Amino acid sequence: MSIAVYPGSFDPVTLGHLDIIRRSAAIFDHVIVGVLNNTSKKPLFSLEERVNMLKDVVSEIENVSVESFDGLLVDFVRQKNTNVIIRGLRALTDFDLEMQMAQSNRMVAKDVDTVFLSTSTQYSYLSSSVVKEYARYGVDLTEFVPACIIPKLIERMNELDI
Ligand code: COD
Repeated sequence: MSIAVYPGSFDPVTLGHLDIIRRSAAIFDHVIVGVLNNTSKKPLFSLEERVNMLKDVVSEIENVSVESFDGLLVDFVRQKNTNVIIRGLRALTDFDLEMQMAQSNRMVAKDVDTVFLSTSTQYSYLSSSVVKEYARYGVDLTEFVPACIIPKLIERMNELDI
């Protein structure tokens, strides 16, 4: 069975992420979305919230599951009995960082490979950061995040009063 891990912060999950998840699920038998418990960054949504939002969003895709992880990505990938990482590529600006990440991961785990999927054109400028910025200014988010995420974003912005 072919298994792949799609890791990220997903703060919050966007339609760009979801597009990569769907397309990966059409290639691999099973896709595990790995949500990083990043202690050095202050996310807008807690780890539990991010995991639950993703679980909601992928609930209808049979061969996708969602888990959180701590520590090194390659350790998580190995624990899941695979050696494949999926990452999405938007623009050249992603390329440098993604290449560096893929090479670093291979430096510590020679058998682990990264598969890159290019963004779908309509999502090429979409990121969680852009979504948070738009949410802050009350922009309609329909084209950017799954419908169930919109009220959560609005509620969080109101709570923070930003
Ligand atoms: N279209 C296509 N792809 C997209 C889009 C879009 N619109 N938006 C985002 N993506 C892709 C990103 O390019 C990325 O591949 C993925 O979706 C997730 O994005 P984010 O922003 O949610 O997640 P990141 O980039 O913050 O995730 C970073 C990791 C958590 C993977 C990384 O920090 C990590 O592996 N940390 C663990 C510690 C470790 O092992 N470090 C060594 C690695 S160098």
